[in-house]
Order: sequence, then C-alpha cells, then structure tokens
Amino acid sequence: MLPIRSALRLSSRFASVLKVSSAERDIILNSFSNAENKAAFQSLGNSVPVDSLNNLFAKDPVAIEKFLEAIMDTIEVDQEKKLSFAEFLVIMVKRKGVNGVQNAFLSQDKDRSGSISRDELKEWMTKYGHFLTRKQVQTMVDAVDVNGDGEIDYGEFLNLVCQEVLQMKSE
Ligand SMILES: [Ca+2]
Ligand SMILES: [Ca+2]
Repeated sequence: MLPIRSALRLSSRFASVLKVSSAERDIILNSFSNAENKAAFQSLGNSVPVDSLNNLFAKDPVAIEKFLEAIMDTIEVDQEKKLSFAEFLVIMVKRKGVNGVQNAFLSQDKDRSGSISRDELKEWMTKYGHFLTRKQVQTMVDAVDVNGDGEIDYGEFLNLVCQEVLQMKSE
C-alpha cells in the first residue's frame, strides 16, 4: 500500500529549477526533434527552470519518450522503500519501456477522451492504495496540467515521469 502523503509529494517536492549535468544536457538536447526546441533548450543554461522544460516537452512529446529511453538505464530506484506515484511510474517505464507506460495510461482513460480526468486519476490511485479527496486529486492534476484543461494528457503524463527522473538524478 502506498501512503497518501507520498502521492501528494508530487505537487510540492519538485524543485522549480533543476541542475542538469552535461551528460544529461546532451541526452535532453538530442531528444528534441527540431532545431527550434534544441535552441530554446540550449538557451536555458545549466540550471533549467522546470516550467520552461515542461513547456518545451509539452510541445514535443516524442522528445520525452526519447529522453526517457536514453536515460532510464542510468536510473536506480530503491524499490524497498515506499514509493510515490511518480516513482511508481518511473519503475513502470524501467520495466516495460515507454510503450508499457503508454498502455498503462491508455488503460486508465476509461472514456477514451485521450486524457485522464480527475475522476479517472482518483480511480487509478485508489487501485494502488491511494485514497484521495477531490481536493488532493485536483492538486495532483494541477501540478502536471501544462495546458490547463483540468486533465492529464499523454504528453503531460510523460512530463511527470520525466520530472521525477530528473529529480532523482539531482538528489
Ligand atoms: Ca478520459
Ligand atoms: Ca492538460
């Protein structure tokens, strides 16, 4: 069972600026699919504002998939300790690859709207032992909802995994 508190860390634990090593920078840079995004990323420097990175990745979801595939082998997750929802997703990517995560995402999109609504997220979290109030669910969605439509789409979902990975690397 995962404690509620760890799920809620999602919204508060992410630093607003990430320190990125040169190796990680290269991986991220090589992930972007066009010169415009590459240039925009390069202009961010070595301390990357999370919001800026989010916005770039939101415009280029394929870049997140590439980035995750490239960086996953370098990630170690201590699976004995209690996991947050984001850490759980990272482990899923490690085990099943990015496609495995896409399937997991799609399987929770019950109404096939292409995104996870608050109710769908609430149900998903309940399955993993997180019983969340409406307000808690809203906080989680707000933390990853880049385009502000109140739901989590696949790009935003990948973004969440990506942020967690970068956070793990910088700890
Ligand atoms: Ca949906
Ligand atoms: Ca959204």
